[in-house]
Formats: sequence, structure tokens, C-alpha cells
Amino acid sequence: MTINLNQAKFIVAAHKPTQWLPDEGVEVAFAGRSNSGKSSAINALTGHRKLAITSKTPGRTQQIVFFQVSPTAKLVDLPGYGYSKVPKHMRVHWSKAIEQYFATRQCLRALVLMMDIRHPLKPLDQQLLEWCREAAVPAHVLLTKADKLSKSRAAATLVAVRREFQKRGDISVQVFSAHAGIGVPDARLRIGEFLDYS
Ligand SMILES: Nc1nc2c(ncn2[C@@H]2O[C@H](COP(=O)(O)OP(=O)(O)O)[C@@H](O)[C@H]2O)c(=O)[nH]1
Ligand SMILES: [Mg+2]
Repeated sequence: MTINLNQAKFIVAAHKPTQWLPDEGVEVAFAGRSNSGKSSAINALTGHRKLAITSKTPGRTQQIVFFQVSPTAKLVDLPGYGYSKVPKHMRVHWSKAIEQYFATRQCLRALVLMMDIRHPLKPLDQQLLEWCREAAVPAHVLLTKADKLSKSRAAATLVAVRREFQKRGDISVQVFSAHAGIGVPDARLRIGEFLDYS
């Protein structure tokens, strides 16, 4: 069965684990620093203009948002991170919630990690990939806003980031731009593979 991401429907914005959707079926989670282009990527991938709220005031939403794409498949929008103005207690809350999510979530098939192609591989990105490794969850990295770089510079960054992960067979990397539509079909295909368990 192929998953059609256009079917994504908002279900719940969870402030605490008791509000998470049941740990059943399959799901793919999306994460990224504030302003990494995560909401724009989710909107482009699902073909919705406003499924995930694109924001110019990053760091405010701390919820984990669940979308249903089929009776058994979900997309999960994890809260953005790395925004300097967020108070320390909120940052601690973020890392506790996310660490718990990765450590316990049986239905999690993959993480899609958004990194601005001009600022890849920040410490919290590496932290997330470490939680993935511990949970044996593969990751697919989108180097976002690729339209901001020339093709050759974007390609050079792709090579450099891939090289960084060459010892990790569970991490794939591609360039992406929600605005220019770069890499959208590739990312959809990859997510479809993760969600396809038949
Ligand atoms: N040039 C360019 N800008 C983008 C792209 N995707 C997002 N942005 C911009 O980056 C900012 C943050 O985007 P948003 O999707 O809200 O990021 P989020 O905070 O990670 O959810 C907004 O001003 C977007 O318009 C892209 O593909 N290209
Ligand atoms: Mg956002």
C-alpha cells in the first residue's frame, strides 16, 4: 500500500505524553531547530498550505502535534529547538519530552530531521540523532532552504554532511527547498517507504 501524505489530517497538539495518540500502527516524526523550515517542509510534503503553522516567531510552540495520514499511519511534528530566547525550564522540558518520546515510542519508524543547509549539524541536531541511534530508529535529513545557495555550494554541503554520517548506515541525507520545490518527491518517497510496512 502506498501512503498518500496529502491525506494528512490534524488530530491533536499534545502538551503532555498522556495526550499522545496511542502507540499503534506506524509513524514518522519531524524535528528541527526553530526556523529550520520544518513547518514549511511539512506543508510542502503534505501538499497543504497551512497544515503545520509557519511562524516568524520561532520557539513558542512546545507541543507534539499528531497528524493521521491513513488508518494506521501518522506524522508527528516535534517541537522546534535551539531558539536562544527560550527560558531554560522550557528547554529542559523539551529535552525530557523528546528523549522520552524516542526511548518509548514503539510505532516510530523514522525521524525526518530538518537542518538549514547554511547551518547544519548543530549540537541539538546531533543529540536527536544520538537518541535515534539509541532507539534504533533511522533518520532522513533534509538540508532545507537549498534555494538560498548556489547549486554547487548546496551539492558541496550535501557531500560534507553525508561524509559526516558515513559510518551510520541508518542516516540518509538530501537537499530540499519548500519554496523552490527541490527534493519534495524524493522526500515523499522516503517517508512512504518508512510508513509502508506491508
Ligand atoms: N528561502 C527559503 N526560505 C524558507 C524555506 N522554507 C522555509 N523558509 C523560511 O524560513 C522561515 C522559517 O520557516 P518555518 O517553516 O516556519 O520554520 P520552522 O520554525 O522550522 O517551522 C520562514 O520565514 C520561511 O518562509 C525555503 O525552502 N526557502
Ligand atoms: Mg514551525
